[in-house]
Amino acid sequence: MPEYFPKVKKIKYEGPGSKNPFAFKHYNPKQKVMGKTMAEHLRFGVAYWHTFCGTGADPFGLPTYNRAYHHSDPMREAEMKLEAAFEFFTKLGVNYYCFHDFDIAPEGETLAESQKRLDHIVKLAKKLQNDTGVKLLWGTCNLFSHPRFMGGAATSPSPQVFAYAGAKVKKALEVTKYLGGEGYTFWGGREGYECLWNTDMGREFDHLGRFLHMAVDYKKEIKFKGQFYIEPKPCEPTKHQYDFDSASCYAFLQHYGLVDHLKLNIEANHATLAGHTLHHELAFAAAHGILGSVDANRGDELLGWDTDQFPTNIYETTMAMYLILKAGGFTTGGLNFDAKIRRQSTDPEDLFHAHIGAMDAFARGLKNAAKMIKDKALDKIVAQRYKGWDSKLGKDIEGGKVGFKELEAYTFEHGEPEVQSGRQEYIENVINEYIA
Ligand code: XUL
Ligand code: CO
Repeated sequence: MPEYFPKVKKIKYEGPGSKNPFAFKHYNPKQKVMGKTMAEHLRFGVAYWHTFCGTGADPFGLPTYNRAYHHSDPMREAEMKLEAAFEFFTKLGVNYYCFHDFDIAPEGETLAESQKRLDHIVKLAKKLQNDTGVKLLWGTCNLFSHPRFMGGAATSPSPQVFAYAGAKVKKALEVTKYLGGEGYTFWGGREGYECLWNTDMGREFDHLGRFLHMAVDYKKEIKFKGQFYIEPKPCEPTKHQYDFDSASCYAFLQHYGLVDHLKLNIEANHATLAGHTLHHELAFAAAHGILGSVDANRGDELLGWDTDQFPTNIYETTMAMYLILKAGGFTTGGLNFDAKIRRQSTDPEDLFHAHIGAMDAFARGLKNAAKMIKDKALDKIVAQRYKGWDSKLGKDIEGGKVGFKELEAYTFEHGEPEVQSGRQEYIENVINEYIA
């Protein structure tokens, strides 16, 4: 097999003092933190679509990257790309990857031809997985690039498009199962609208609910044991997407009786597009028992779109890891770098710098968060803030023992509530002491 990244050797942990750009300064896969290794906690994944299919093209400009696996025959390119991908995973030392069906194999003229191509590449992927020990974190299906999906897939006005989408997801589920995938993600792509005047919103929601039930049924039928995720995103490519944020996904899952079958795959840049933070989205998911996996990236504070940059902000990785650890850590999910290098980062080695930096940023977040938990840095402050709920009044309200009449009688007797400070600035100072 040719070497596609000849300038890079296996990336090792060299510790914080290292000046080697191709070494980890913080991510030490075997180092134990709160009883588990860093690798077990962080479960890093590489996103095939950005890292191996990204070209550097943007809406204004042509591709800028040259890669050793580019080839005039699309199937030969797919084979070489896969070999390059596994060389990359192994050199980087990540245990997982994620892909859409036609990231790894080019779509053919017909569904049958596409499936044949996919089968060929997936066999090769299985061999490379076995040779390297790299696993599939989750599989997914591209229901947004082809022109047939311009009006959505499950929410398309055409039942023929719905059928095509069902056929694609069926195959993607089979392939994910064949590769031992630990999960499967549904990202809406174009499940939303551009113009409300031509959209029957209620009907589109019902169709999306029906589609996901079909997926749940087929999952049972083929005995695929992986976890299903739905990935919220408020807009882009459509003006409004139905899986807007964690809260709207939760309402949707509940309404259609799907809440026991899907958890959330939360993406940092989608959170900010929705006017939230990653912290908010994780907190909502954790509070409702649907925190599944994370697409780790970041937006640009000054740009309003999904720039999908690699995460570098230690404050954010600390907050994220704090919530993830508090929620019990990842089980089937992980940190998938749904992120792309910039258009001018044209060298193949830039892919290594991007992932090394992001892995170190999350390793630092993990260590900081574990220290906060060990020191119980916030526990007392939060417990103090809610201590009233341990009183008789609090317990009676939470236990459903009192109603408005009792609350009125209590208030007549006790008058104005006690005032207590939220101590936000103090808490922010405490947290800053942990950002290392
Ligand atoms: C798009 C996005 C997708 C999903 C998988 O913004 O995040 O790549 O993660 O379809
Ligand atoms: Co994503």
